[in-house]
Formats: sequence, structure tokens, C-alpha cells
Amino acid sequence: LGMLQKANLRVKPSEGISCGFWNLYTDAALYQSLGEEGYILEINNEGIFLKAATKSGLFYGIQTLRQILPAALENATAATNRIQLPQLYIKDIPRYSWRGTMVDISRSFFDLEYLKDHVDRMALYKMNRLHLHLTDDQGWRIEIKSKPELTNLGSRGAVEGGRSGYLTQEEYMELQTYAAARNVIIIPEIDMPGHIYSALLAYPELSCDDLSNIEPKMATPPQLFSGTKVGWSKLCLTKPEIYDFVADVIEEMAAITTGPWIHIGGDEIEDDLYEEFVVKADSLVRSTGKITIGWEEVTKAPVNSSLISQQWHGEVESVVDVKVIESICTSFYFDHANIPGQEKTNNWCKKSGVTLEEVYNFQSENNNVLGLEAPVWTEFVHTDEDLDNRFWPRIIAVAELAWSEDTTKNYTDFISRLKKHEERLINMGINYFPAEELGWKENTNK
Ligand code: NAG
Repeated sequence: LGMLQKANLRVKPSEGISCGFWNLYTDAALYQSLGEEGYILEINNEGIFLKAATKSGLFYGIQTLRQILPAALENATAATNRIQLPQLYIKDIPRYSWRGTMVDISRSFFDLEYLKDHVDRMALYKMNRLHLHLTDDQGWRIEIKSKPELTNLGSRGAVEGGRSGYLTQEEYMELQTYAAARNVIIIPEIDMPGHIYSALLAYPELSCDDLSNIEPKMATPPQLFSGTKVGWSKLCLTKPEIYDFVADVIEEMAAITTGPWIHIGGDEIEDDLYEEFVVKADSLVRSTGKITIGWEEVTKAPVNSSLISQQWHGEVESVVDVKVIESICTSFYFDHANIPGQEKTNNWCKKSGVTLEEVYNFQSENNNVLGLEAPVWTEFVHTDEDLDNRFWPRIIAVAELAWSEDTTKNYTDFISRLKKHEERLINMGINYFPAEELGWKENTNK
């Protein structure tokens, strides 16, 4: 029961669910077959039994139990009477180890409180990686103690209509601890060498050109950038001192990051020295003991084979054989509209938007897939409500694809199961998008 409470289920023992007992077996073969995250959940006349090799496995068994319990329990004030549970036996092991989402907190800021809620919700659906796009042209959102101007100045802006702000290192670490307790690892992204105007504004010596002359024409004196144009800013790759900056930032991020990965961005930039930059940034990351992740462009460079490439177009001819995370924009860019529905949007990758069914129908063509990750870029997604209805319910399709083998894949069946989650999502305060085939009510509870 303690674990149920830990799993965020708000039940009071005195008002009582009575479960059997938690039983951790010591059978080595069984443990091995369950791997890092698998579990067995059995409910029979004797009680509720959960077996797993790891804490993560136990956590996921509890999340499944949580989904079997009445949705009313997600609401702290709900009364709990006796609950009858079905008898069942579930052996459940994930397909992929990477089941992620990305939140762009640069274009519009999302604070610690929202990010904690987001982690809770991800955990219920057994998602385990939260990638934070911490920096971009419009705003620098993480405190770097050795470079105070990044947040003093660089965090003040946002895209037009978006929110500014930043996470202190303490907040970042608090989120990380909170997430770790829910088996979610945070991946920090510092986007380099492009998408970096907020840092250039804070430290103009990192730029080749006078900031008032770079495109899109900045005012004199240069100001924060609140537009949506991409691919125009960059670190001056001919200046050796940019590497001191890059090293300082990577080292500070590595020191406060408990997960094994640092994301260096690397998207949307043309520069003769780009490949050299990527190789150096990758080796700086590795020298801190972390593993580098980059957007797929980084595989144009002869990087170390430990690097992980995040596919978004799936078009770059890679010169290295590396593992990939699938974030292909036609299926997983959730800043793209749910159809019919969102107006304020930039459907550059897929004009018609990305439907729930299209997410579910994704098939990977890569052999070397670590898993799936759905990003939400926030040029047009400014508030908590907006972000909720970009993620939900499409994120549940990602969760299912990343957890279950293709052999059980069936959209009609998925929809009939997903329909039953309406009340649970409402009770969790999620401002979902009511996709037509679900028949869910409009949800304006936030
Ligand atoms: C791309 C940019 C991103 C932007 C997004 C909008 C990547 C890797 N880069 O242009 O900064 O916000 O698309 O969908 O996606």
C-alpha cells in the first residue's frame, strides 16, 4: 500500500483497498527474463502479487495496477469504498528502453510545477525519458553559474505571446530527483552551434558578426528575439574561445545531471567548420563521462560510435553507425496540429497536421532503434493548456508503440481501450484534445 501511495495514488489505508502482500521473488531466471523494466502482476484469491527484478519493474507493475483501479481514485477527494479487482496474470516487458517526450521550454517557458505534473502523467503510461530543450534563439532557460548573463539577459525573452523565465540549478535538480523517483530520466539539451542567439546576446564575443547586423535584422542596440525564424544564428566557429564557452557549459550541465546523456542539439546549420565543431563537442561531452545525443545532422560528422542520433527528418546520410531515437516529424512532432482542431500552428513538416492514427501507424525503418520520443516545439504552444492538448492523447499512442511489440498492434483495439481513459485524464487535470474517434467530452477543467 505504501508503494501505491508512492505511485501517487491518493488512497488512505483506513478507507481501504485491501491488497495481499508484495512479494519479491529471488528466482534468478525469472528476474533475468523481466530485464530492467519488466514485471509480473498477478491478482488471484490470495491477493495481489508483483514480481520484478528492479525498482523500475515494480514501479511499472504498480502503474498497471493503478490503471486497473477506478479512475475516481486519481482524484484526491474521491471516497473509496470496497473495490473489486479482476483476477489476472500479466507478464509485461517493454519493447524499447527509450520512451520519451521533449518539451521546448525555450520558445515559451514551462516551469518546475508543470514539468513535475508532466512527469507524473508520463509515468502512468510508463514513459521514461524527458528531454528538455533548454536553449534556443528566443531564450536561455537554465542557470549556468559561470556564465550569469545567460540567464540575467538571455532568459528574459520568449517567442511573441510566449512566457519567459528559467530553471535555477536547484530547480533542475529537484525536477531530476522527482523524475528519478518515477523512473524518468531528464536529458538536458543545449542547442549548439546554431539556435543560439540568446547566448550571443548575453556574450556578443561568441558571434562572428556584430549582432545588430545579423539576420533577421536586430535593432541597435541588439534586442531579445521574439520571432519564429529558424537557422540564422550561430557561434563563431573560427574563434577558438567559443570552445571555452562550450566546455564550461557542458561541464556545468554534466555536473548537475544525474542521467547519462547530454544533448548538444546540432540542428539546422550550414558552416564549413560544423563537422569539426560536432566532433569536438562530442568529445567534450564524453570527457565528462556522459553520452552525447544530437539531432540527426550531427551524424554528418565522424563522431564517436557511442553517440545517439535523434532522427527528425530521417534524411541525413550518416557517416557513422550509431543508435537512433525516432522523432520523425511526420509522426512525432506534436507541435503540429491535431486535426481538426488547432489553428495557431506551424505545420511545416506535414501540412495536414499529425492525427492520433498517424502517430499510431508509425513503423520504424531503422535496425538500430533505441526508442521513440515525441517533441513539442513551442513557437505556437505557449500555455500549460496548449501543451497539454498537443501531448494528450497522442502521447499515449507513443507510449503504446514504445512499450508493446508490433504483433499486438491494432488501431481499432487501441481506440476502444483508450476511450476508457477519459475520466482518468480528466481527474488528473489533463486538458486533452478530444480526438473525434474517442468520443470524449470537451475538457476545460484547467
Ligand atoms: C525545426 C527546428 C526546431 C523548430 C521546429 C518546429 C528541429 C530539430 N529543429 O525547424 O527548432 O522549433 O522545427 O517544428 O526540429
